[in-house]
Amino acid sequence: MKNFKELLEKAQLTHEKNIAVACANESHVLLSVEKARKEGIANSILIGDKEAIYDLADSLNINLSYYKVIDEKDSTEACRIAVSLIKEGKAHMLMKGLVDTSVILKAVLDKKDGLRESNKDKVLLSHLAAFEVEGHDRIMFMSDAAMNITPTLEQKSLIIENSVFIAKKLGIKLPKVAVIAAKEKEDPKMPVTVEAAELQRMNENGIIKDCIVQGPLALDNAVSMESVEIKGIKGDVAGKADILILPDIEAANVLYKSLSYFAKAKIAGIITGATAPIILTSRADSEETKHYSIALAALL
Ligand code: COD
Repeated sequence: MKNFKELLEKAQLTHEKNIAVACANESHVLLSVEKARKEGIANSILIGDKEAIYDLADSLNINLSYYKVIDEKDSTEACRIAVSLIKEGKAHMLMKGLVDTSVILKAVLDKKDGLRESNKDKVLLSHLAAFEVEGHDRIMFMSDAAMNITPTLEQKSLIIENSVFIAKKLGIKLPKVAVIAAKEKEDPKMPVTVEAAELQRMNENGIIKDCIVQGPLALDNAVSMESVEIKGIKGDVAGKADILILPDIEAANVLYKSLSYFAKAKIAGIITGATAPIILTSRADSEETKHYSIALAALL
């Protein structure tokens, strides 16, 4: 998939889905779900403070007669209700509104009532951002900017698996995965480089499948052929990465926000690995980012 225009067009061709929006009284959230409704991508069930949702919709000229609104002022309970709608099959995607990321994720992770897959040995939920940035001819991905705080080696391998699964669903046959560090050489003084090299070996030994992993790579070596040629770096991923795996939530979150604020990238963010796609963007993310995230989730 070359760009988000194509992603939106494809999302419009899918059967209409329902989104359960937890704590929906946020303007970018309401505007994005209204856009998705008008485009035939998805309908939404809004959960949260009903009076606040109606007041906000009124100020945004959104007619709520097309929506089911469930009144729940407590944000933890609103998240629980939104998750239960998915479990009952009344909604197909969960969306975060005006609520702390950790609050909605705790509802998702609840052992009994959450959205964890129960039929797999090892399941890790992780955040994946898709982005389109000027100068690159295709959609790229990065992980994990929002869920796993300091992933272990095993968790990183599962983050790669989750990211590869989505990239393949979006048409990349053999995704190229760059494990990002501060430099491209393994250095015992820099543990992130050692772990990145180990992930590459796990891929070479068939433990991480369906993709090509290379690491460590500095960000420029992952995305720029010019930088690769100057430094004489070899490998199938260098300069051509589809997926960037960042060392931890801090590095990934800084890259996500740099892409958004400095590079003006188009971005979509979801949580993968659960029984349903979860549209998880930052509260400060634009209406556009939320709209693209809905389209990505609907496609999945
Ligand atoms: N995938 C699957 N299971 C998980 C995951 C995961 N990513 N994380 C935790 N679990 C399971 C654990 O195995 C355990 O069974 C249970 O959930 C609770 O685990 P804890 O005690 O580690 O989890 P919590 O509830 O304290 O924290 C989980 C969060 C996801 C809430 C936490 O990791 C978190 O706050 N992440 C960062 C969210 C955030 O603030 N992002 C801000 C940037 S936008």
